[in-house]
Amino acid sequence: MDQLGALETLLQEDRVFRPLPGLVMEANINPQELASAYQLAAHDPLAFWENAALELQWFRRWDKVLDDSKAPFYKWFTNARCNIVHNALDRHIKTANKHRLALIWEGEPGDTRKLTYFELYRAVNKMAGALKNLGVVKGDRVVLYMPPLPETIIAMLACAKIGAVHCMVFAGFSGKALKDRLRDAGARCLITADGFYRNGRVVPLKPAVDEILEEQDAVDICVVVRRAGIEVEMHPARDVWYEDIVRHEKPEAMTEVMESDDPLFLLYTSGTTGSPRGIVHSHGGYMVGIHHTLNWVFDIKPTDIFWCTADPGWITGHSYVVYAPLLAGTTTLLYEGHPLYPQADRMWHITAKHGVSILYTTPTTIRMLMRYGNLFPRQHDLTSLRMLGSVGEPINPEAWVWFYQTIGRGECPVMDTWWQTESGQIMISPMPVGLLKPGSVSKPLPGVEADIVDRTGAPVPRDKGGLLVIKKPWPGMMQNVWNDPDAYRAYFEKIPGCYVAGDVARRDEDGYFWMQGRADEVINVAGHRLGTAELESALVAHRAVAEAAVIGIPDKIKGEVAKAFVTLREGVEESDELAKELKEHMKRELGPVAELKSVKFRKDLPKTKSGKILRRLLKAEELGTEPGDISMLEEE
Ligand code: 6R9
Repeated sequence: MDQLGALETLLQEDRVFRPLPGLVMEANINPQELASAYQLAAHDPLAFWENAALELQWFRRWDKVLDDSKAPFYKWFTNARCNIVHNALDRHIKTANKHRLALIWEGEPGDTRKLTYFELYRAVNKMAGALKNLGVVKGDRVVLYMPPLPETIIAMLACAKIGAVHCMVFAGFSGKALKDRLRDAGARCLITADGFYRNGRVVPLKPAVDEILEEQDAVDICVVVRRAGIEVEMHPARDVWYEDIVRHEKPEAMTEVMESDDPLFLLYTSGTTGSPRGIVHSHGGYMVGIHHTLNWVFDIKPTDIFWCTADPGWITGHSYVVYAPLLAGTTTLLYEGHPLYPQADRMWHITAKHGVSILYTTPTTIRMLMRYGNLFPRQHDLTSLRMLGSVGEPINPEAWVWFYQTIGRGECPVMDTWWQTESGQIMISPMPVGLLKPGSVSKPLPGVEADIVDRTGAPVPRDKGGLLVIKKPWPGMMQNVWNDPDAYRAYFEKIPGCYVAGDVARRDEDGYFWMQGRADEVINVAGHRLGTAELESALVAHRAVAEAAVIGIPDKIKGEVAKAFVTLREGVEESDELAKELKEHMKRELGPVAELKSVKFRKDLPKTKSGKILRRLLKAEELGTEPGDISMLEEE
């Protein structure tokens, strides 16, 4: 946010939805418990988080819940020993969870694999043994360049089990992005696949790996999972097939005893701005943060089939596809392919087929599916669903209501969860027993102290937007930025004593938070400071519009003017009349400050590979400037 002063609020969304009584009665955390949790957390947050930690098993208890003597390098659960895999797998084998399904995997062509906790445990142990045999030791970084396969999860857990640090690189990234991350992580071992299925095609992976491995000599082990069955070259001194290395391994392996703050993984941020940073998360604090939030926010039960549609290569995948559902002893679902393959009902087909009870996805996906209308969802039995979730971007109220009504039958609450790679865990979100306002992320969870302030750190008035900050440490928080402690420190230096998230938000009269977009994308029209989210929400509320991105363009008189890029719903034709109508619609909805200088129709909007709109790229295109790092751009 480069200008002082608060953002203006244009959008008034007054719809409110209440949870159904049945859901409230059965909720893990009922309204009374929630009220006392808020009280305890406000008064003694460390006691609150300590309670959350006590729900998991530790090899040694902590001396202190939080050591803040070297702030902002906070250490959670000091001197405690644990391993996230002990809690995610080992302990379940001794309980009734042993033969429960841990993972349902569906490949894009329709092939399915199901693994019980016992089967997953054995597969992870074999891979852990195999990695050790290859010389991987505690503290080594292992880069995973993997599509969404069962072996991806197996490899992540196997690394964690032996104390190695996994570093996932999304399989849709180019070889160049992989190369930069391999170098930054200082990895010796790479795990990849021959290829995978996406949008009806086989996407080869191994050839890209070969190319970059030739140019370096740090990586001397490359494990290849056979998925696509395509012919690949195997470098005899370096490459091994996954199936060959695990075949003769024992299905039992030692779980390494880790310090609470030992690194579990590095993950390079999806960041829509700047260059990627390796965010470091630890075993102890991270495990507590994600276990607690899955339980509270998604009301998770062992009988749930939990489908978070994120790729395991993103933080959402790490936290809520892989680790948290397994910590909870529930069933997680992983789908390999494209949501529109072979047609726009794939997600509804999977939901009905496997009886998905909780569906957690992104606004981009919801808007994309909405574009195809209600016919597809109506062709499937979606009654197994009991909760819905959204993450990754502000969800506009229209998409929220469609998701709630058409997919959730008006019965499944939508948890719009705000969090980041850096936060590790959900931070601001509704709870199943609370009131829902479409488009609002509701309130900070108990134990999370969030505020909205101006650039000096002073609180902004209600209903004005400002910078979102977190005022107290939380257990799932990143521990560092790999090789770059200054970059870590920078998050805490903009406003003394606060973690600055880089987003702008406002709070309404009821204390509900409304995310307004990234701080560096705020538009300033004649002194009116506007977040991108409200302008885009208003556009998407028009029946012709599927998606919208708004950017600010320099203007001699007004400082900046707003320009909109719009994709249309199926069957709608672009025309000058429609562009005019959209401009009128904006003025009607939001008032004269929301005047659009121009509207440009596009077939697609540029997005990151995790589905976030890349406004920076639109702006660069418009102004003819350099777009900066575009390795995260989705090309489909
Ligand atoms: C989990 C994840 C983080 C950024 C974040 C914000 C945006 C995420 C949101 C949301 C509005 C939500 N974001 N959830 N904006 N409402 N519910 O997405 O992590 O990839 O690191 O992105 O995503 O801008 O700062 P990450």
